[in-house]
Amino acid sequence: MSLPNHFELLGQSGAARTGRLTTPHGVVRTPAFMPVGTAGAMKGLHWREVRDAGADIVLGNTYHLMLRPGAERIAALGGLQRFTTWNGPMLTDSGGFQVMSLAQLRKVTEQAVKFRSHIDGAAIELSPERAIEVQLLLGSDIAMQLDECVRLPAERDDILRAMELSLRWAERCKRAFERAPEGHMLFGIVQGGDIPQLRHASARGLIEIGFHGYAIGGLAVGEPQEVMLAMIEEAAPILPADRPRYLMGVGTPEDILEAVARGIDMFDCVMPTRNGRHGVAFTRFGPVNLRNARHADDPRPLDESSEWPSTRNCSRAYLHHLVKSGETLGAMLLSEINIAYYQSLMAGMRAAIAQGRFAEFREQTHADWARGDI
Ligand code: PRF
Repeated sequence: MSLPNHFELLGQSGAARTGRLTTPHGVVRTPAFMPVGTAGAMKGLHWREVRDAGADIVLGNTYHLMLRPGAERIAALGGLQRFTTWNGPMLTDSGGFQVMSLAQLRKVTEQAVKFRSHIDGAAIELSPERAIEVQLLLGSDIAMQLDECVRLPAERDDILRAMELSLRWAERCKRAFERAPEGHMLFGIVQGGDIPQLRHASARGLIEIGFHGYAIGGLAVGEPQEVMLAMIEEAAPILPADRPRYLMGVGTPEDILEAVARGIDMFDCVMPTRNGRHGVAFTRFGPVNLRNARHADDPRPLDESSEWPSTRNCSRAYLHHLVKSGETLGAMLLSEINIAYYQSLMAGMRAAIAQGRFAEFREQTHADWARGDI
């Protein structure tokens, strides 16, 4: 049975696409970058800055929120949007991936992922049904299926087993999602590691089940960039052209540009906020490490041509001083500057695709990065 489609393709330039995804909390312009607000907060930024920077949608994490403050509590408080004051669209990851990277004593069975909370050691079971229940309690606009992501490099047998388990979990998630309110969406997740046939089998299996959109998971987990791009080239053309495609947990600005060139519509990554907290700014001319002593006497801003006030106004000397002194404001400014850069990159891509000049945009962007920060 085919599900209602809330995605509208507005333009294409090569394989790159631009469109709009309509959620219960508003419209998402694609290609979209979703800043990560893991535990109900964007680290280092106000929600209004996230919005002002041009983000239409943010990501929250089932794993963190179910452990603290708890999904039932958030539901009683009116849902995640009311709770956080972010009133726009929100996608939630299903928890499996975070269990693998954060929880202790984890065990994957056919039934569920079992683990101990990284907060207080409590024994928790996350089944596909519970992952959907939690995401519905949160009021997420876009829920993700529970999946198992294998780090690379890995043996074929392990990749195959996780991919097949993820398909069975996809089916259970679909069934559990039947009671979701109108307009909410569920995305399936393609797994299959670095093996083309397994990527094809995973994509075909998910399409047969039928989802509102399709994610590509299990990438940016230890493989070289060329392998990641090759796997996108294997999976994306199989996925239904009229549904949104989301590359999970990616990536650098270059990863994103190259994935859009291969037909991806949505992204999320902690990189802009995490690197910001570590003193790195993403700019039109590539990354700049503000810890470096070369900035100490430099009165220039990071990029005087930027539309974002902090990028255009704050001197490198001041940012260097804040970072070196461990001032909270340094982390805040760089997180804001980085989210604004990512959003301006997405806006540039959307405009270029709409005008049929994505190839020129891609070339110019690579040229700017290659020039470097001088
Ligand atoms: N699965 C889920 N979330 C994810 C991933 C995945 O494979 C990745 C891999 N890059 C990031 N986040 N559910």
